Amino acid sequence: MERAEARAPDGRSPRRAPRLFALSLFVYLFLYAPIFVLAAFSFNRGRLTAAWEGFTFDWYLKLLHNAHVLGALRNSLLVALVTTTVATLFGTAAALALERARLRRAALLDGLVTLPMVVPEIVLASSLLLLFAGVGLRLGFATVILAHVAFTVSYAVVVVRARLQGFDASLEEAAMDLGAGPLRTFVHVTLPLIAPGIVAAALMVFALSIDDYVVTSFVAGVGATTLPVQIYSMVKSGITPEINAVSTLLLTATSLLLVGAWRLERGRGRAALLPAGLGLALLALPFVAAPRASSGGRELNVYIWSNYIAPETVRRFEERHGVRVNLDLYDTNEALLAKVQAGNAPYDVLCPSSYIVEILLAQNLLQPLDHSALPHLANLDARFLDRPYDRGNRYSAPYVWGTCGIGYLKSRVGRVDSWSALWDARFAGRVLMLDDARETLGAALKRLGLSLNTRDEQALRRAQRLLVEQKPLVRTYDSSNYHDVLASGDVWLAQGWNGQFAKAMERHPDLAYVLPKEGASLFIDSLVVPRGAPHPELAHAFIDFTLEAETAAEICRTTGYSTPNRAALALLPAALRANRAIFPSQEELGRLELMEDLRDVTALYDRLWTEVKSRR
Ligand code: N2P
Repeated sequence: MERAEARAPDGRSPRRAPRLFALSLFVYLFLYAPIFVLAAFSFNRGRLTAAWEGFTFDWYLKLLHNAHVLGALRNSLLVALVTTTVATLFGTAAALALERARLRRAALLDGLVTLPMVVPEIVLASSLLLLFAGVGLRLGFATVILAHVAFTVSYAVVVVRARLQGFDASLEEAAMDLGAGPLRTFVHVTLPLIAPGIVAAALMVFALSIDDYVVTSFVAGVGATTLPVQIYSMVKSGITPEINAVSTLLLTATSLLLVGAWRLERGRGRAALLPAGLGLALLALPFVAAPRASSGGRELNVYIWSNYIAPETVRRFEERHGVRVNLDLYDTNEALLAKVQAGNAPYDVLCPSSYIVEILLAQNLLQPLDHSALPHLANLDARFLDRPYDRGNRYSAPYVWGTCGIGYLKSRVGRVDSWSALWDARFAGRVLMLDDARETLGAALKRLGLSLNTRDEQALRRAQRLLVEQKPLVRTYDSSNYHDVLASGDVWLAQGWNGQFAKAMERHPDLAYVLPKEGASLFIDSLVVPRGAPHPELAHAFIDFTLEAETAAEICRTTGYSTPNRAALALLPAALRANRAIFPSQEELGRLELMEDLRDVTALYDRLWTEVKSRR
C-alpha cells in the first residue's frame, strides 16, 4: 500500500494520465450518451425521434395535460416511497440481526438473503403472480408494493450490513459503560453511525422500485400502472418525445436528490437543502399538476385490444357518467385469456374474439348480460347476432368486426392478390407477420388451400414448414404496430388486421390492403363482462354506450374497424362506407372464414408457433 503511494509521484503516472483520462472519458461518454440524446430529443420539435427539427418546450407542456402519464408517474412514486420505507426498515432490522445476533445456521441465512438478488426476475415475477392468485389477492397497488418489497429488501440488507461490518463496537460499549441503556445507545450511537448506509440502501431501493418493469407488469392490476409499464404500452404505438420529456424530468429529479444525499453524507446539511428541495419539488409535480377526472372514486376497468377505442370515446363516457375509465391493452387473444384465467385481475369489460368467447364460456368465466340494461342492442345488425359461439347473445355484445389480410406499399411491390407474396424472395427482409399463432398458421393454411380451423396434425405441420421457410424473409413479428412499420417504409408487406391499415391509408396514399384470393380470416370481437367483475352495472352502461349509433360510428371512424351496428352505418361518411378495406365486397365476404375454438388442438397450434419463433 505504502509502496504504491510512494511510487505515484515518480514520474510514471503523469505520463500515463492523459491516456487514462481519455479512456475514462470514453467510458463515461459510453455510459451517458444515451441519456444526453434522450434529454436533447425531449426538446425536439419533430414527432419522430431520429431527426432534429428545432427547439420546443411543447412536449413538457403536453405532459402536464397527459393524465395517463402523470397518473402512472404518481403511481410509480407512491409505490417507490412505500417500498423504500418498508424495505429499508426491514432490511436494516435484518442486517442488524444477521450481524449482531449469534444465529444458528448463519451461513444458510446469509445465502437465503442474497438469493432473491440472483433469481431471474421473470421467475420471481411469475412465482409472485402465482402466489397472489393462490391466496386470492386482487392485483393492484398492494400486490405491486408487496412484490417490490420482496425483491428489494435483500439489497437493503446487503448495503446496511456492509456499513455494520466496518463498525467500531467499542463506541457502543463506551456508551453503555457511561450508563446509556440499549435503546439510547442505539438511537444516539449506532443509528447515527450507520445512517449513511441506511440512506444508501434507501436510495438503492427507490431506484430499483421506480424502474422495475418485469415484476410490475406481472402483478399490477388496472389502476396500478406504473411509469415503466405505461411507457412500454406507449412505445407499442410509437415512441413520442413526451416519453423523453417524462424520463428527463425523472432523471433530473433523481440526480438532484442524489447530489443532496451525497452532500448530506459529507455533513454539508445546508448545501444539501437546495438540490434536495428542487428534486422533491420536481417529484411533487405530478401530484399537483395531474389532471384528474372528477370521478368521485367510481372506476371502470376495461381490458381491450390496442388501437380499438379512441381517447375521445372514452372521455365522453367518463364525462357522461362522472367516472374514470382505466384502459388496459393487449395484442393477442391469448394474452387476454391468460390474464383472465389467472383469475385475479379486476376487469369489468373485456373484448375477446368469438372463438375466445367460446373458451371463456366453457370455463365459466363470464357472467350473463342483463339485456334490460342494454336497450341499444336493438341497433345491431341481425347478421352478427345469435351466432353459434353464443346463442341468443346471452354473454356477448358484438363490438367491431374485421378481417386479416395484407397491407402493402404499391410503389414497392406492385399489385398483390395472394398470400404467396409474403413468401416472395424478392421481398426478403421487407415482410412483417403478426405475432399470433392462429393468424400466422391461418395464413399458411390458406396458402395451402386449407381451412384455418384445420385440426389435422399433418396439415398443420405442413403449414408450420411454410412459416419456417418464410422466416428468413421476415423482418419482424408484430401485432401492435404493424401499420406504422409499414407506413414508415421499413417493411413493404405486412400481415395485419384491416382497421389499422385503413387508418394508415388515410395518411399514406401509397398503402393498400388486400384480402388474398385464397381466402382470409374474419373476426367478430365482442364486449363481455367477466365473472367477479367489480363494477358490473357500470360495465353494462359502458357496453350500451358503445352500442349507441353515434358511439359505434365514432369507433368505426376512429379505429378503421367495421361496425356491426346498423344504426351507425347511416352516420358514416359515404367515403368510409365505400372503403373496401373497412367494408369488404360481397365477393370478398364470401372468401372469409370465422375462427373457431379448436379445443384440445389449440395447444398444438401454440406449440408449432412457438417452434417457428424459436427457430434460428
Ligand atoms: C386491434 C386488433 C384487431 C383485433 N389492434 C383482431 N381480433
